[in-house]
Amino acid sequence: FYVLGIAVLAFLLAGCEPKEPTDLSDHSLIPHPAEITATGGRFQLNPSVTVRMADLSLHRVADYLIDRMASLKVVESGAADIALSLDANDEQLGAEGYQLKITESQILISANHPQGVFYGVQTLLQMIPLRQYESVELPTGVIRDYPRYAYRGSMLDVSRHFFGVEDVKRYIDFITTYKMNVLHLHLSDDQGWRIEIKSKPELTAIGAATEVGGGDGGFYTQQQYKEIVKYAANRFITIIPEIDIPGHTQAALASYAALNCDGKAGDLYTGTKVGFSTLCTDNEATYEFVDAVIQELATITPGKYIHIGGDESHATKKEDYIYFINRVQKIVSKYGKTLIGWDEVAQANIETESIVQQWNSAGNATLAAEKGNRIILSPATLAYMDMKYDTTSRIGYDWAALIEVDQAYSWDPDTINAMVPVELIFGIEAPLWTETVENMEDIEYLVFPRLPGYAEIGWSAQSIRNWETYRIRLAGHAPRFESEGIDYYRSPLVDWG
Ligand code: TNX
Repeated sequence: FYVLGIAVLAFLLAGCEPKEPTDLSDHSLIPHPAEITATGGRFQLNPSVTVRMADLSLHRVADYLIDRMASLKVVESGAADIALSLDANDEQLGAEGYQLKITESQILISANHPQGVFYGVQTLLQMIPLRQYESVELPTGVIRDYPRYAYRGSMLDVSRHFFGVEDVKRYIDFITTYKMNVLHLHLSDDQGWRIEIKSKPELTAIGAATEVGGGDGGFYTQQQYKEIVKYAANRFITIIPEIDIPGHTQAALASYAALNCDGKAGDLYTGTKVGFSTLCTDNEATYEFVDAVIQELATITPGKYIHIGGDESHATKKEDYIYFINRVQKIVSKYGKTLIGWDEVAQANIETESIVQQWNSAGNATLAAEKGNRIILSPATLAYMDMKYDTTSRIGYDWAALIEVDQAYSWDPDTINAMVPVELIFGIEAPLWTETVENMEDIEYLVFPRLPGYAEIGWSAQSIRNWETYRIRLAGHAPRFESEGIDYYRSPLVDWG
């Protein structure tokens, strides 16, 4: 009776304090892995963790892990607590999948490619409680995991409000945790030109000087841009630079008179209207300009994509728009890059390899599919992180929809367009437009907690996704948001505890 009493007491006490899961499948992993097999044992991670990499090409991944786990030591050979290897021998894992095996004596992460090992590391880091890398106990078992879509991205608009290199790196850290592999930077718009182009110095001398609301603006030097590209590459993230043309170009029109049909430089713009500006599609100077910009951008961008915008060119006649995009397509190809454009570009004669980003028009996506173009899904009504959560949101827009955390999560990219074959769906991207977003706190408020959901849509099979279980896992990430100092929106739909 006495023993039973103590057992009951112990049970009650244990119930009072938060406990790490004892079963591998109980972890709040986001995105949810493809397969989890729990084996019921325990692995003790000791204070001086050792890691062994079986292949030199894994040094980037090992460096990242060392950086994250301060107490880590790399050993060349022999036994180690964490072993990273490229001998998965499992074709289904592809280039990005991995296997994470936790036994009672070791953690083994194996993949076909370093990127897969990196994602295995992300999963492991989500299992270790909050930066307490000392004396951690982990449940044993095996996770086999790989993504649903090849393209899993987010976009940051650095034109409407400018965000410096440190902010962009923090944004990269956000998407890294959730296994996204693309950061699309919206580098030009009416309110500001944000990338140094050495042969067109006025773009930044004049066009970068302001932003929405009249603040100081700013731009990245090519050196800073390269630093961002490198930081992203170390996390297996491709930077996709966007120069938005022929509309959304007031900053460029204010910088170079020759881009205007009347030959006069326009004024800088700090408002929030869209669709009023256009490069003059009849001027040869326009094509010389686009060529110079894309040439430099292609040189500093190792990724294969250049995004040319192409949206909302309401001030360009349709025939001029098509003529313009057709010429720009040739310029992008000439510099060895693949074109991406917002869905309107599907109206032009773009190449089959080009990629169309659906934000607004299913009709344009259908046109694209007929030409065989792959499609990135960013439907404004579901994926725009600049939309308010509800009517009380302190910032954000509502022109497309109010997007609560459950709506942001509960859609299937494959069924958005009945006319688009699923093989053409390249993936998804969640954009953050920044007309109402002025600083990092604002970014965090709109991005968290929707971003992890978009990452899961991109990574996890539809059959294993479900809001009711997701909302519990999402709540499990709140202590992580807090420890990273992320100012997230405490949606009433999630029981944050
Ligand atoms: C539409 S989406 C735009 C952007 C705005 C956004 C605001 C798209 C391709 N164009 O220029 O920033 O709405 O929600």
